[in-house]
This record gives sequence, C-alpha cells and structure tokens, in this order.
Amino acid sequence: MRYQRSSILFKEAQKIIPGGVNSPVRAFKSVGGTPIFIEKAKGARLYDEDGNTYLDYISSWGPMILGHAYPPVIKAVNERAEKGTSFGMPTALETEIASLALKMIPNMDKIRFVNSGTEACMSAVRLARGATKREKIIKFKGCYHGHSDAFLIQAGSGAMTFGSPSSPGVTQGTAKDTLVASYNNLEDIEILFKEYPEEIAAVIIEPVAGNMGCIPPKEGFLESLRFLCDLNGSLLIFDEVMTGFRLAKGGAQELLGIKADIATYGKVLGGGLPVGAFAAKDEIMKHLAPEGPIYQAGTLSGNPLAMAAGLATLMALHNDLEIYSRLAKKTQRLETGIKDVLKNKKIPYQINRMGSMISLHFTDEAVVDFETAARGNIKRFNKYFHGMLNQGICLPPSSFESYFLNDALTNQDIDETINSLAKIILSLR
Ligand code: KE4
Repeated sequence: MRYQRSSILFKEAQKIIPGGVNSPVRAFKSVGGTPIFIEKAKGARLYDEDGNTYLDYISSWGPMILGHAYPPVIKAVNERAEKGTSFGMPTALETEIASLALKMIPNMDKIRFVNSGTEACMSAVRLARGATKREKIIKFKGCYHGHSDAFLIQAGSGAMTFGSPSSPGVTQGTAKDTLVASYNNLEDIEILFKEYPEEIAAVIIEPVAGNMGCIPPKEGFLESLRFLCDLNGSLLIFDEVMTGFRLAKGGAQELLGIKADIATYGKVLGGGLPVGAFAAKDEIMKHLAPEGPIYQAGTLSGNPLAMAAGLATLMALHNDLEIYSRLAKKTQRLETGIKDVLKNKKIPYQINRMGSMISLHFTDEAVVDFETAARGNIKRFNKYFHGMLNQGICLPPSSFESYFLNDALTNQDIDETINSLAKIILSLR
C-alpha cells in the first residue's frame, strides 16, 4: 500500500484543523501511523486518496449497515436536495420517519430527532433529570455516550465516591452528579443506589457495549438493572446509538427483551447523514418542550436531507426480513475464520460478538468490562491493525472499538479478510 497522498493531506489538514481531523479517533493516535484519507466508498469498499482499496469494517462507526452509497439512500437524498435542504419549519417527512422508527422500536410512544448521538444522550439525561426531579446519573466505565460534559467523567477513587472529570474543561460541579460503575458489575450499582437513595435520576448504559470493543451484557445483568431502577424510582436509559436498528429492527430492546424508559439513537438512523434521536413513553416525553418545560432544541433537527437518508435506510431494513440474520451469519463466519487462523498459534485472544458487532482482543482473560479490555496487548493489536490495513482490510483504529459489518460484505469478502489475517499471523507473534 502507498500512503503518500494521505500523508500530504494529513500534514495540510493539521495546519488548520486540530490534529488534522474532526473527530480524534480518525487520527490513528492509538494505533500509530498516518491516517488514510478516503476519496470515496461504494458497497463494502473504501477507496483512499492513493488509489488503495479496502474492505470496510468501520462502516462509518455504524451508520453504513447497508453498505456505502446504497442506491435508494443516494436517490432519496438527491431527490430531496432538489426541494431545498432545510426550512426551519416542520415537514411531513419528519412524521413519516418518526412513525416508521416507532413501528420498529418496541415500547416507545414518541421520538424527538436531533443531530448526533451526543445530543440524543445529553437530551435524554436532561429529560430524565427533569421528569424525576433528581440530579445524579450513573454511567459505566468504558461506555461512551458522546462528548457532553456529564459523560466525560471517570470513576472516582472508590465505587462510592463522585466521579472526576476525564477531560479538562469539565467542571467538578458537573462531575459530582455523575456516578461511575463497572460494566457487568451489579454490586457497584447496588452500592450506589444504597449510597444515594432517591437521588439518582437515571442509569445510562450501552445495552451491548461497543466502546471497549464489543462487550455483551452478562446473563441477567440488564434484567437486574431494570429491577433496581424500578425499585429506586430511577429511569433506565438505553444508549442505542450503536445498537439501535443494528442488532435488530428494534435494537437491543428487541434482541435482549429488556424495556428501557428512554432509548437514544443515531448512526444507522441517519443512514450516514447527521441524525440522533431519543424516544420514550408519552408520560416521560410530555415533559419536553414545547409540550412541557424541559428545554431542548436544534436548528437542523429533523432536517429534510438527513430525514430522507434515514427514512430510506429504515425502509430497507424494515422491508428486508433476512437482513439481521444475514449480518449475524456473516459476522459468525468472520469469528469462526479468525479462530481457525489463530488456533494453536500461541497467541492469546478473545473474540466478543453480538449480531453484527464483533471485536478481537489479544488477551487470555474474558473481556467483560473496561479493565479487562484495557489489559489487552495493545502492541500486538497495533501490529494487527496495520498488517490488515496493508492487506486492504480497514478495521477500527483502536482496540477499544467494535467492528461494524455491513450488508454489502459478501462471504468471499469475509474469506478474503480471514486469508489476510493468515498472511500476517507470524508477524503477530
Ligand atoms: P455521536 O455524537 O458521535 O454521533 O454519538 C456519540 C455516541 C453515543 N453513544 C454511543 C454508544 C456511541 O458509540 C457514540 C459515538 N461512537 C463513536 C465510536 N466509538 C463515534 C466515532 C467518533 O467519535 O468519531
């Protein structure tokens, strides 16, 4: 692979864009090296500025579940653009996609569109706090809900102490209202509910974690969380920005059979354009402006172009009865192939998978939370990432990310991916 043009573009970008990127993970900081600049994408493939082609396992961090430049989405966006891109007034299109989304998502009455997953999660927390008149929230270490201050909090010294800011610019005043527990650890939650009775507005969780690599919930964990929230009068927020419309039509709520009080969405819902959303039963949503007093707003929320891309994506997912089993089968094929290549190679590894989310961790212990994910062999992961990239396989540039398979990947592509791993395996020793 040649990366000259990407290197030149990266140097130019760094002069006028912080770190040369508009989102930090794209800078390849954790894997090292120079990020590739993408010229275009189609189906399962990315084409970079140096003319290299890659099979894509990032799928834009989730949105491109149907594959890149999916014709019905492109057609919908082009046709819609002809009519103008944003009016600042309501359109029938917003009601149309809201209605289809609520048909696919179980258990929710209303949905509000915003422009990102961050906005969706930030708004969901404000709604929960306003509706319960409580101030504290619980989040889980390693779960990412976007870059709103309330979420950039790391665990305090002990499970029962307040969180502390995980980024400069986040105040201690904010941090004191975010409590941090370990994923898959029920004891932490029980302690926090005991320590802060009637103070916890909500627990926010990725029902299948995708920001520590892929980490499924342990058997019974979410059910117990649901019970503890009900027992303590707190709301359960499922952050389905990654899992929504990806794991099933109805996301993790459907796949895992657990009801959240508020669920947030993004990524797939926008089909590659900027869309986020949050949904809840009417008795919660009635508190939201302009119906109720809890304020939330956005100039481009529900804008026609993003709604058109999202609606075309949801329609394709809703009308294809096989897509989720197809995606799960392809992901299983990838898992099986990786295991075959790694068998007897004396390279400790774990594979976590749920639906079309999967991640490979170079460690011999089960990866069930942030700590176990962080103990993976980063050096080996970085060799693996660059080795695969040089073979034309584009994986997420961090061991703390999940892969997202798209429906344009064929079995042949999966087999090509597995063969690429076989070619580099000796370099991973
Ligand atoms: P956005 O604001 O990036 O649209 O969504 C934030 C968000 C919320 N909740 C979950 C579960 C998420 O995974 C995300 C964003 N995911 C990252 C990937 N780990 C986006 C990639 C990036 O930050 O560039």
